[in-house]
Amino acid sequence: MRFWIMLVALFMPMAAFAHDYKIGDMMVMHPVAFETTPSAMSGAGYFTVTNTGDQADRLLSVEADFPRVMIHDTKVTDGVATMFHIDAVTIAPGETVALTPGAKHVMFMGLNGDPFEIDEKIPATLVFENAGRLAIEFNVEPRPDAHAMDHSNH
Ligand SMILES: [Cu+2]
Repeated sequence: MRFWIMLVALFMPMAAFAHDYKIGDMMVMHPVAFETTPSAMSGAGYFTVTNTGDQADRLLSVEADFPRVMIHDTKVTDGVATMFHIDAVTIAPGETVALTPGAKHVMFMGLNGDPFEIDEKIPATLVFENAGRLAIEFNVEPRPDAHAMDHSNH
């Protein structure tokens, strides 16, 4: 009995924070950003996008109230991860693309003394080539692993 109560307690926060969005054939699941250090100049955002249609679409940009918002990808060379700007994310028909730590992500740049804090909501607009503009909110959550890639001097 106690075991199940603990399980429910563990999973409830996830369920409470899960949030999905849809426009046209694009389904966007659980946009999340991780808390940053107080002096961080940038923060990263992640979500999963599924193309439920039969035509490819592209995420062209992400708009939010920061000096610069970019779409980044990550590559690892000789064990060193570096991030680079990409112009768009293509989502093939039926495909699910996950923006996750260590892979593609949204980079919010120029936080400038206003860090991401847990439970804060970051409003943003995803701009898809075909589906159009989708207003979403990134939930700021605790960093799952303090040793995960640090964006603070990025
Ligand atoms: Cu980045």
